This record gives sequence, structure tokens and C-alpha cells, in this order.
Amino acid sequence: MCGIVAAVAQRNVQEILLEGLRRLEYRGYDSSGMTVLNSGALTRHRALGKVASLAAQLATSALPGTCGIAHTRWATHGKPSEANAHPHHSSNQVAVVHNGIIENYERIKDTLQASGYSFTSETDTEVIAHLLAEKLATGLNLFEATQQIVNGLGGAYALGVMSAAEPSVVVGARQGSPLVVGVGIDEAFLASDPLALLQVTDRFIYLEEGDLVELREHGDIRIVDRQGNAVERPIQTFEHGDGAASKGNYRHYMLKEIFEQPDVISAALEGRLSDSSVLVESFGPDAQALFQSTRQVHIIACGTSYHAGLVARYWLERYAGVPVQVEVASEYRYRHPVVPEGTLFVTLSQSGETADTLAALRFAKTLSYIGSLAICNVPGSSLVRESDMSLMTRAGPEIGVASTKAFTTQLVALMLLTLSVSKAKGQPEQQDIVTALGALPALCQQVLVLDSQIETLSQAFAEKHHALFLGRGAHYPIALEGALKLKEISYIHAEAYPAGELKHGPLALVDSEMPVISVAPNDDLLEKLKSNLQEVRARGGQLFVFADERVGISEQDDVRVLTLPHVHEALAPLLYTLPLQLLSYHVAVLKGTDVDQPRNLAKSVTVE
Ligand code: HGA
Repeated sequence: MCGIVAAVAQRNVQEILLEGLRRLEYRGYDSSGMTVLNSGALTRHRALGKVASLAAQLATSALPGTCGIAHTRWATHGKPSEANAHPHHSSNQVAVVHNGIIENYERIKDTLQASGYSFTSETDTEVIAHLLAEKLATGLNLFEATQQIVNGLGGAYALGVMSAAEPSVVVGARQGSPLVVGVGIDEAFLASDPLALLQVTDRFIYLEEGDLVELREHGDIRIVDRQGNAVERPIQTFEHGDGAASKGNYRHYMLKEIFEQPDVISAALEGRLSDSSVLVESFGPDAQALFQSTRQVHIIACGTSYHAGLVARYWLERYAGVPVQVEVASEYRYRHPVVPEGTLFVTLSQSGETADTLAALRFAKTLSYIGSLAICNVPGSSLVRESDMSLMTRAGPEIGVASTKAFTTQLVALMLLTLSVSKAKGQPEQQDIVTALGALPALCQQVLVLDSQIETLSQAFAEKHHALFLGRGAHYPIALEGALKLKEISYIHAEAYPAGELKHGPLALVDSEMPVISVAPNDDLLEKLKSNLQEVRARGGQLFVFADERVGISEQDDVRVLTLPHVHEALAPLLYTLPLQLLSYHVAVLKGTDVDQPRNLAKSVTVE
């Protein structure tokens, strides 16, 4: 979602802020803007479109100054336009950048308008600028003013604010949207994500919900909690090098991230398996006892993570004998779920800041779960901090908006969970799966070698408007994920069905214009799947099958087959994800879409 970056330094901050915005662009890219304090005046540039448009403005008209705030937007209130772009000002006295949604902004706006404030944007954010101006006019300083107004803001926000009257001060606030403080030498920064600041520091303070922070000259940082008490938050060193956030020799982040999968899957397994067994302690000291008493599992997630949860349902029920419910967070959080005794609550999120998932966790904590587990890629994220247990997926920074390596490492984590629950319950060890996990990175490498064949295959899709994905069993969620990838980055309408469901409706769509993609691992549903594929052929459909080398599906005029190495049945969902990612990628490249930043989407969905 929107990205915030702010700096109080001894040097000109324009380039630091601009580089920060470039690094945050994955969070939102419909417009951007920057305000810098120069000789007691707030000077601002805003531009519609990507950060490059703002950079072009700055190249012709620089914003010099040592204190500034900047923003890249993903609109929630008011269309993408220059007038709606942040920072928002009030009478050139106050500037505000905001990530989140102010739910009660209409009521606040009415009151402010009645007091004579006029609005120049359609955003919810602008009320914050005028509220601050109103408070500053009473003699409060910026920090006190922010402290007073946040209590009246409903919804979620991360804020960066500055005032013309206080030349070297930026105030930040966090409630429901992420915000970190970057600790420099004699300078201090704020950002929505540490990645934005790796060019200037690798030391970060992760603010907690309700925290307010003041950055002043010489790197002075003061934090108070919701109650107004001064608090010390630990400084943490960022583990991944800055190189993790660059494209390297790849044309797109997405392609780089697809090709990183053998390495990150190895990293996700490292230290978590012995020769023949999973190490339950990987989930923390309480895991053994908690898993032992787990009688059901509820998995809550959004988007791609939800698909990982659906795969885990097949795994946990089959290999650990535990019943599982999987649900999207935005539905779960507004239901009245019944929680059977002994239920473990599991959340999945790449960023750990997904607003719906976080709200679902907070809601779940009011119910009678035996404990909560977060499977997440970002240590120190809200989801991790607020859960009883966590397991890091170790995928490293994922920049492409369409998730790839975060998904497969979530699957690895979920298989480790399956094996751990089974082991804690005293069931026989699944040694064959443990061994197969060890061999998985090499198999992934073999699949990635098929890249050029998949690129050739992708030509058959570039002119299509629709596509159907089929899978059975644990591969139905993989078909769902394949369809989601194609939709997200190539804008081709794609749907996924369990193959056995075809005859109950979707078969009506099949003709020569409808490519049908199927994953056919060598599992006990193979013969059933083959019959379903015959149903497609009989209706003139064009089939594209990703098949195990042992299944014996042969290439024909209307059937294109891409052969994958044999893999343990339990791990096939992981392996079969890779060719579907590559297919979507190449179709999108052929269509000329913006692969890493597809239209209307943003990564790390920190608004509801
Ligand atoms: N509501 C604000 C900020 C949106 C946001 O945080 N998106 O992620 C706006 O629409 O400008």
C-alpha cells in the first residue's frame, strides 16, 4: 500500500527521500510527492504516475533542505491525481503523508469546513493536515498537536508530519499501518518498510501500535506509547544485505524471485530438519505442548497466502490427521466463528502487515483458541509480534507485486507445520517426506531449466482473453494460484476449478479459444484427472499439461505436454507452482504489461 519516507538530517534530503520512494514503489504507484522545509517554508512537488515523474520534476526544480517527508500513493479515497497526491498541506504551515484510511474523515471534514478550512483534495488524509493546523494555532508544538489529534482519528494510519514553524522536526505515528524508524549517525528517518532506508542505515526501530515518534536534529529520537509514556524500543539490525533489494541481471524482480526459489527453499529448511525428522522446536519452546493439544486448525490468510493455506488443509488432514478450516481474513474477521476446543489459529502473510489478517488475529485473540502461530516473511512485523508463536519463511525481500518465492516458502513452512503436529501427537515419522524435502531445491532447479520451453508455450496465450486452470486434490489450490498469477500480471481472465467439477458447469466455456492448463503429478487422482482432460479434448479445447515424467500423457495436436521431474507426491504442489509462475511471467512480458507493478494492485496490503 502507500509508502512513506521521511528524513531529518545534516545534508540535503531530496535524494534520500527519492531513493526511498523508488524502493517503496511496490507499495503504491499511482502518484507521488515530496515536501521539504527550506528557510522556514514548506516546498512541495507532486506528480501523477510513477516515482519517475516526480524525479523528472525534481531534476528541473530541486527541493533543497535537510528535513522532509515523501509518499508514493495507492489511492483509497479520491482518484489518482496530482491534487490527491500526498503530502497534503494546510495553509502551507503543516504537511502530512499518510498510509491507511481515516474512517471518520467525513464527519471531521464537516466540522473543519464549518470552522472555515477549505479542502483541495478528495482524500481522507487532508483532514489530518487541517486538524494539526487547528491545534498548532492554539500554541501546541507539532508533537503535542499530533498526540492530541490521533485520539480522534478512526481507522488505520501511519503518519509522517512536519510544520513550517519547527525547522528540524518530523513526527510519526502508527496505528494499524507499519512504520519504522531508521537510526542514522546524527540523522534519523521514518519509512513504511526498512527497504526504503537501506541506502542510509541498517539499524531500525519497529514502532508498536499506538506509538508516536519525534525525530529531531542530530538523530534525536523520542518515542511515547499510546498512554503518553516515554518508551525505549529496541534497535534491530536488518539481516538481509541491501543487494536483496536489487534486480541483479534479471529483467524483472518477479523473474529474479522465481529463480531464487531453490535457494530460499533451502534457507527455509535450514536447521529445521534432522536426517529423518522435523525439529518441532523450530516453532519455539511452546510448540511441542501446543501441537500435542491441537485438535483442529483454523488457517486465515488473503490472496496467494490463502492458496498456501488451502494446500495445507490437504496436508494437515492427510499427514497429521487434524481437521482444518481455511478462510480469507476479510470474511473471517466479520463472522461469528465457532471455535471448537483445542483449535490452533494460524495466519499466513508475506509482510506480516496485511491489514485484514492482522485484524483477524486480533479478533481471534478474543476467542477461545489454544494459541496463535504466524507464518511470515518479515521478522519484527506486527503479525509476528502479536502472535504466540511464529515461523519465518526466510524468502528475503519480495519486491514483485505478484508473490512467487513468498508462496513456495510458505508451503515449506506449512509442510514443516504438518510434520511437527504429526510428530508432537506421537504419530509415526514421515521420514520419506523429510528426505524428499531435502531433495526439493535441486528438483526446483531442474524445473527452472524448462524456462525457455515455457516461454515458447506462452506464445499460445498472448492473444487469448480467457484461460481455465485445472487441478485435483492439493493441486486444486495450485490451479487457483496459477490462475491468480495470470490475472494479476497479464490481465487475462483466468479461472481455476477442481478438474472433477468441470462437468458441473465450466465445461460449457470450453472451445478452441479457451486454453485449459492442467497440472498432472503422479498421484492417486491421476486416472481421474486423465478422464477429465478427455472431456476437454472432446469439446475442442486446447490442453496444456504439466505432467510427471512417469504419467505417460503424450503430446498430440490438441495437447501440449511439459514434462516435470518425478517428485514425492506430498511435495508436488510446491514443484508444480514453478512452471505456472513462469508461464504467467512470459505471457505478461509478451503482452507488454508492467510485470512488477501490475495495474490497480500493490504489495503489502495495509488497508482494509
Ligand atoms: N487514504 C489515503 C492513503 C491510502 C493508502 O494508504 N493506500 O495504501 C489516500 O487515499 O490517499
